[in-house]
Amino acid sequence: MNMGTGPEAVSVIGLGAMGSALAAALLDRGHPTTVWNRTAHKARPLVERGARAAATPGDAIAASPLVIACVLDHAALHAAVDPYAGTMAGTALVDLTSGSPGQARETAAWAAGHGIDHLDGAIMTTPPGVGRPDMMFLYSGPRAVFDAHRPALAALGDPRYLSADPATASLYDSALLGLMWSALTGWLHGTALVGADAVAATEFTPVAVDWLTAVAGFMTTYAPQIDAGRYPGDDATVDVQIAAIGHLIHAAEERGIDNALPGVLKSAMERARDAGHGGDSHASVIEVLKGAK
Ligand code: FVH
Repeated sequence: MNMGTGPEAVSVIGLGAMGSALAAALLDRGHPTTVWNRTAHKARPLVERGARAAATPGDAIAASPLVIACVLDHAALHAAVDPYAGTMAGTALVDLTSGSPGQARETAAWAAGHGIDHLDGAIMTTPPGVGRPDMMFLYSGPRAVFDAHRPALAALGDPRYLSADPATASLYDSALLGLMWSALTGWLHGTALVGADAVAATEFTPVAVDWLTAVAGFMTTYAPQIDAGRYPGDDATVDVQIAAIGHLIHAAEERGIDNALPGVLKSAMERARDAGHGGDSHASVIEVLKGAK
């Protein structure tokens, strides 16, 4: 824990694109920063900015009360830190390596077994966004560990604490990436569609971005319906959406645009209709998704 004598000392393990951005953000905020990377030369630009290069992960761990790890995957994390587990009691290990909820629980159990204060985290940006106060970093694990190191975590972005269950950050990460891929692919499909009629992506996109604000409003309206399990079709019904997506599919077909994505969406809506939700709101499609095998 930082005793209030200035920015907390932090060690960063893993200096790929993301780990290097994390270390740079910490240096920018005045945190004494120690770095380690398997391939040592990647530390050089950070050392030029004031970081101290550690010769081994053990040296990096010994240098700071807070260790942030961001390596390729779960196996790489354990390859780096396992040999030093016996020295890590009382160290806070914040794992920003992407992984599954099960892997987060496994690392939490491993950490607990060695007296390590563990948080799992998910980075909701790319390296250029690190350090911006509007970029979300999601955390789960013991609240006290998050609170103790919050000021240092705030150097990386907007720190959001989710839950005591270590798996939650990674579960949200997967859910939010699914949302991102659906939204981006929907935008690309729309861009291809209007592009077939000579509308530039740069002309269409500002309109698409404004539309996403409206879509966010629909999500906010539908969330309580989902929690209540009741989907009043008082705005637009599934039947209406099925008719509307038919127009999209027809317009795309006419222009030779791939229709796999709207086909999947239409199929889910039709299954909701067939299950009796034709007169309900679009939120009722979740009943089909929940039951998907
Ligand atoms: N880049 C991004 O935009 C995303 C944003 C969301 C979160 N991800 C996750 O962050 C982890 C690291 O991603 P990255 O982009 O930094 O990836 P690389 O640039 O490929 O760097 C990989 C680092 O991992 C080290 N490493 C690999 N294997 C081992 C190992 N067995 N032992 C120790 N370190 C290992 C690698 O070292 P080196 O190859 O330079 O020696 C790099 O430091 C990842 O989970 C993303 O999903 C980023």
